[in-house]
Amino acid sequence: MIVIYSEEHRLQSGRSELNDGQLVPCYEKPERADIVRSRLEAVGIGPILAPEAHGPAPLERVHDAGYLGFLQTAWTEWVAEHGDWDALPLNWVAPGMHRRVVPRSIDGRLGYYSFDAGTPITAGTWRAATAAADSALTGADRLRAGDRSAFALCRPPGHHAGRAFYGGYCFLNNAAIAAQSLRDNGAARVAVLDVDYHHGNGTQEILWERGDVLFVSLHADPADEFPYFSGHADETGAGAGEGFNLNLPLPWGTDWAAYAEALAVAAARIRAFAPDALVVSLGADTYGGDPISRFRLLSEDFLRMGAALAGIGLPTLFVMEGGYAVADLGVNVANVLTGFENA
Ligand code: Q9C
Ligand code: ZN
Repeated sequence: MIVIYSEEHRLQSGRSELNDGQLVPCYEKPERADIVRSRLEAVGIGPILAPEAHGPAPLERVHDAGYLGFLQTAWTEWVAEHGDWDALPLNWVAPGMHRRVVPRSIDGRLGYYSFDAGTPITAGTWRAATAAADSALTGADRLRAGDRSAFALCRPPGHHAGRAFYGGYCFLNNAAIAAQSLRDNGAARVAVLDVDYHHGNGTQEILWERGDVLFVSLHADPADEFPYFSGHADETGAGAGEGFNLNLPLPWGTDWAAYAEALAVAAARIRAFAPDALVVSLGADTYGGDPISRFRLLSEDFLRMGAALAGIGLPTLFVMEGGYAVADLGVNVANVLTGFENA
């Protein structure tokens, strides 16, 4: 399996995020991609290639033009206003307030285009995020060229980013951008399966009215877990997309036995949809050792997950999302990919 990886991921290296009432070192840090890359090298999963630049057009197919413009200049504007420190938003729109006018102030626009205070914009954020999107797009190209599978080692991750918002460590929705690229290049239907611990609220929002791209997500119940306002089972899509969004929320403490049952439901829905390709939003934060998550998967369970994903029987693009138990992240991600390949 070809791995697509860019050194540019290092350019996203935030100092701190707001978590449990404190500014703490960012969980989403460069060491994550480093350990995944070195484990994949150690197990010899396949060639590791740099992404090809795809330019702005595939990003504009998924994201709002005003939002993309904001992301490109936010850091420069922030530094001019506040000096050289990570840019974090401080307030958001609430019911009864108005979102009609895009604020002129950089602080106002940080809040306008975001949904949390855990996602710092830094000097290198735009370059890192575009390299991650290019990695996903290059992975999509591999499927089009006939590969059975590919792994885009994207960092920063993407599944919390919507058409016009960032958050949850995500800026550009790499999985949605890849799915759209597959559609734009001949696939009639594409499925996105999100196995990250957190609900992929950005992907759901982007695909909400789409009947041609199915979104299926297994995640911690938003009644208890971030992102809280998205991911309930009764969110099924709208318009042409009605019935093409399937959320499978699971309780804290979920182990492999319960997870595997939900994964079988997801697989059956995807098979019934009969897509031409599958994009897997691969978060390994379902691991029992994850510092910010509360599922209980073991490292060996990720082999089983890979085999179950192979059982869906589709050309599959894996796109890296979350996973914060850095010491074990390489093994867990490699296990999914080798489990897939050996199935
Ligand atoms: N106290 C991804 O896995 N913070 N994003 C949660 C918990 C945000 C996770 C706070 C977690 C975002 C891609
Ligand atoms: Zn996650």
